[in-house]
Amino acid sequence: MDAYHTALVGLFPELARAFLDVGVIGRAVREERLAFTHFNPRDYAADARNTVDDRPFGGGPGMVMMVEPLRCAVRDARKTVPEGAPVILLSPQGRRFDQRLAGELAGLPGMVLVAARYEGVDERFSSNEVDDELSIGDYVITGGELAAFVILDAVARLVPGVLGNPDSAVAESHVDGLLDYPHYTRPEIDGENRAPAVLLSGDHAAVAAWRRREALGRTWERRPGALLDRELSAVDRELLGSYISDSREHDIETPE
Ligand code: 9D3
Repeated sequence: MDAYHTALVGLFPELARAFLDVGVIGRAVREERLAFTHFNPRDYAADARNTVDDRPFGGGPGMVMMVEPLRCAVRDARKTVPEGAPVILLSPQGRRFDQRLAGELAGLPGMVLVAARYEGVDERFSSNEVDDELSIGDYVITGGELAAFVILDAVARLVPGVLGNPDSAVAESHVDGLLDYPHYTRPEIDGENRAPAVLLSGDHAAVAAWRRREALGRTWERRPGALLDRELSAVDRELLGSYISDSREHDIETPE
């Protein structure tokens, strides 16, 4: 299998190291399931001072990343990724990244991620050199690198072979639109608190039903609205109904 190849264009190559060396991602890089290259716009600056940013036309605060160093870095980055890999700019103005997009990107042979600093990039770069603009959510961070790692992380774990256990990519929260059920491990009793008896019963059907009920119930509690969009089976409606009446009995705050 050819590796899924990500090229990152950004000013801080050293940031990627910690992320690429450890855990699931680190192993996949060592096993050559993931490939990674880095291109620094500063290496493509046209002047002796290696300038990559300048003051905004029209005035205002901050600096803007210049077109030319970014364009040259992206051009070289493209040469290292397979044909069909999109150029994606991380930007607060981008479409919101989600699990569905992670799946779509994992289906491609690779991607070029462009991380900006300062106030952003010259609009002629985003208009002409970029296929898509993505945001990771409605909060402000200081640059695109962390957003690039978030996207790379979510995409990489969906690349075949990256997770040891192929089941784990499927049986998880957000894939079927439900939040995860609660998890327990030893000890059975922690101070006042017992792990739910059903999980120690050895009754696999009862365990599965309990987990489904908890996943439905927690989604109903914590993501009001997420369940409105979906058609629940008769069994799911029954499980959720039982969760809701239990939580009302126990006088827990419940959504409308
Ligand atoms: C006041 C204007 N700000 C835009 C919201 C300026 C600004 C803040 C932060 C410009 C760039 C940045 C750096 N952020 C990113 O590059 C970024 C980001 C983010 O801040 N939040 C969520 N997703 C992303 S993707 C890239």
